[in-house]
Amino acid sequence: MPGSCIPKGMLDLYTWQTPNGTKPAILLAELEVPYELHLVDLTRGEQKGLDFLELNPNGKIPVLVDRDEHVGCAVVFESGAILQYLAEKFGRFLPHELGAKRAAVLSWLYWQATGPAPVFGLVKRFARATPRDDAAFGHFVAEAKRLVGVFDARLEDREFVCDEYSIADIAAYPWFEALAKELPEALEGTQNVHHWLKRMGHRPGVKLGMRLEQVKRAA
Ligand SMILES: N[C@@H](CCC(=O)N[C@@H](CS)C(=O)NCC(=O)O)C(=O)O
Repeated sequence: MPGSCIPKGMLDLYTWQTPNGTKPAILLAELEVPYELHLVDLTRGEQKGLDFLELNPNGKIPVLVDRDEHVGCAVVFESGAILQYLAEKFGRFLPHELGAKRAAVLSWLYWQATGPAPVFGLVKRFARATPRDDAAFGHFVAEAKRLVGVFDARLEDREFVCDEYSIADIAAYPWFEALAKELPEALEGTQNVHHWLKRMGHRPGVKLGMRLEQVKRAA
């Protein structure tokens, strides 16, 4: 690709196996929408190549290109923007009407993108850094625990983040799942988060998306 932009009635997802990278794959699996998967190998720095920078000048995955004849070629970067774009395009997992329900989903979507995503990412980075910077690590662990507490309180008496399963759940899942593996003690005593993680992890679409796989269709 990436320069050429020929509408072909198809979605292209440029991504890699990371928490931000799996979010759109989960949503596409939940929607049962086919797409072309393009792996951008972060270990080889492909996200900083000139071709890729044409799609996302910020040099990060994921990126979605919608080559639908009706929209021309829409290039969407930032995982939150991709989730919102797909939810709006297919009319699912985001309340359509302006009002309290839509506002809640978008609030929790952007909370995830600006809180848990960067903070949990930095917990992982500082946990693995050598030499270890204890002050920085301690700071991000404390902030991660605070965010987990906020999420746990939100999930009290709720099956999902908002009234119904939505892109707010999809955005949060890969990061909370990653934190649960990297630093399980950060989730200690947060039963609501544990139950939500289990519920999410059982969903077929979530399972497929986490492996960057698509729904298989009968031939
Ligand atoms: N805010 C962006 C963050 C994207 C991001 O950090 N992507 C990471 C993978 S999870 C990446 O591409 N890292 C490679 C790099 O920074 O060079 C989003 O939500 O899409």
